[in-house]
Amino acid sequence: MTKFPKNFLWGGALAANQVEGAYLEDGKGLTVADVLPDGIWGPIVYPPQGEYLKHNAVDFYHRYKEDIALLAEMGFKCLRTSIAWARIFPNGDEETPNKAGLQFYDDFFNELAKYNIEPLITLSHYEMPMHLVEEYGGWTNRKVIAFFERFAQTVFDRYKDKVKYWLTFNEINILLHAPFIGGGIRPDKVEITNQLLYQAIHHQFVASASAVKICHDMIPNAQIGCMVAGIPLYPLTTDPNDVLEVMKKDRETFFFSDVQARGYYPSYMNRFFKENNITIEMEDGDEEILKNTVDFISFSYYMSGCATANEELNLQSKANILSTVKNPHLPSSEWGWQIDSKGLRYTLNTLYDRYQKPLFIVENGLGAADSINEEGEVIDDYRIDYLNDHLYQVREALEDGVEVLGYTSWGCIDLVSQSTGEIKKRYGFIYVDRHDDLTGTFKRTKKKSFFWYKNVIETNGESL
Ligand code: BGP
Repeated sequence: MTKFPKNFLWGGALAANQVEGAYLEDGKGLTVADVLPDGIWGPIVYPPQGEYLKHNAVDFYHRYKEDIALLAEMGFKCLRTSIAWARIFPNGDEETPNKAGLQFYDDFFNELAKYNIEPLITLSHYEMPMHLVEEYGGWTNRKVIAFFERFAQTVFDRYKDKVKYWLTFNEINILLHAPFIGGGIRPDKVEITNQLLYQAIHHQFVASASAVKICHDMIPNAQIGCMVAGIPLYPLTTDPNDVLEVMKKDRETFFFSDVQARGYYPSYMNRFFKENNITIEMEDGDEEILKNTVDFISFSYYMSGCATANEELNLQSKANILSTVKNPHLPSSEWGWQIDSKGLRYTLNTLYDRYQKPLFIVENGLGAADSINEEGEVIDDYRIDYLNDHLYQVREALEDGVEVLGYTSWGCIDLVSQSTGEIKKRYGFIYVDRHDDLTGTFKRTKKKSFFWYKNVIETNGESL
């Protein structure tokens, strides 16, 4: 069986808004992530009333040195996280960056460099400054493109000697389903229409392609990728209508990777736009900018789902990020996410066949309610099983001929969940003593999976 490549980037993934805390420290402005006490499906409470879990999160802002030392002990080659836009430009539209914010990430990258851990940096991981939401209507406003370009240019320039791998927007396809966290669009203030969403998406496409160009111009040896939430869909039955439903729903995701990897709008969108009365306003030069395609494609992978043309079943299935129908052949996590390791091999093959560009798995993992036993240990065998099965399928995909740059498992240190706003949904190899009632000492404890993953990395995947 094919081995993992020698330079495979083994590691883990975090996002500033889910780990850093210090939400108003050193000049940081409020972001969309700071005003969702109950996660992305809950109400927007702005300005915040009291303290939310994310405001201090797992205090990574003050404890990153201790955390990086633990990740290094596991043998991490790569750490994915994001730069909080509002630490650099607290309001998003000012001309001068916040020095303290820039300094924080300098120190952070220096710490990673001590251990030869390669940073993989997301420019925008659900962290739009709230000022851009309130003043401009988020990504519905074309002006935001220029603010994002300034942010991108600032951080590329500052960290060009420290960061080689970049991503533009986290799970860019989520804007369609969760417009506030994905696009800074307030569903409690404006009527959400397809016209509005697709125009906002167009602005993100232009901003993303522009960031790709700026990155290539400023950092010649850099690689910059797009990022989509990858949920493969299977037809619920052999009814051709179900198969066509898969095609339709798949395109809600492929649209995003197609534009960013191929550099133009796919022809199947013409019919969709026509039938839904959508007209995308493009300015001169937009089509030219979109031609700046990404160097690699990255994605998150947690689960698969089924699609059906049966309206009744569709109405019943409101689970998961994208509402998909349950697959009778698969088990589910405690949070109802269907576990399907083979779906990862399938996704890797599908994306590679479609684009022939290198792939990067930048999120994968099992959210579970871990607990510490009387001996002070966390015995998370269920997580080991989940990750082992998924990594085994990555190896199968390598054998299939797919080019994979690396694997960063999600939430390598426990963090605050995006969908629920809770911390009891844990993903980490490192347990953090922090609880939903805002208590806890922030103490870090190595889980059983910590030692398992250390061994996987040490043997470059031979132990799987
Ligand atoms: C992805 C997001 C992450 C992360 C993950 C797990 O959609 O990119 O930010 O949160 O999902 O989801 P959750 O936190 O809801 O368990």
